[in-house]
Order: sequence, then C-alpha cells, then structure tokens
Amino acid sequence: MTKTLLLALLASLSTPLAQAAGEHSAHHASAPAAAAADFTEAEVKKIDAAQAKITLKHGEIKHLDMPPMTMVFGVKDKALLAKAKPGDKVRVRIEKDGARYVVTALEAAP
Ligand SMILES: [Cu+2]
Repeated sequence: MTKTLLLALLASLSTPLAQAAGEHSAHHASAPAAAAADFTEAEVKKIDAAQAKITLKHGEIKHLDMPPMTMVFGVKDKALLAKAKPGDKVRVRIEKDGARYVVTALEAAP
C-alpha cells in the first residue's frame, strides 16, 4: 500500500518535468537535432587504452558551453581509441554522461 502510494506520488511529480523537457526540445525543433552534439576540432595529446581515457586539446564546445582547453575524456567505446594516436588532429563528438564528459565519436580531421 505504502509502496503504491509512493509510486503514484513519484509518477505525479515526474510528469510535469517530463512535459517541460518535451516542450523544451520542441521549442528548439527548428535547429537540427545534431546541433546538440556537434563535432569539435581537437588534437590528441595522450591515449590511455587501459583506462579508456583520452586527453584532448579541444576547441570550443558550443553545446556544452566549454571554452578551448586540454582535458581528459572518457570514451564511450574503447574501439574509438584505436582510430587515433597522440599528435593526431581529430574531430570528436563530446557528450555529457552524468557528471563526466565522454567521447562518443571520433574521426580524423578533414
Ligand atoms: Cu574541456
């Protein structure tokens, strides 16, 4: 009984939030969805395959409101690390995953 009430309460609380999120994305529907995670120019500084980490000197990441800097990222898939080596100029897609930033795509710079 208590559990049911709690679930009902949670459901009623989360519904307005979900609607707000839906309206928010609808509001920005005119911009391409990919704009939320555009590719960012970067230079590979260091690769740590064992830890699935990559150090990048990246350009401005507009969708994350981050200025250019050198920092360490996690990677979504370790296989991405095989595509690059230190010194390479690359383009990466960076996305926020909870409290950390992860590289979800990586390709050689054109
Ligand atoms: Cu950064």
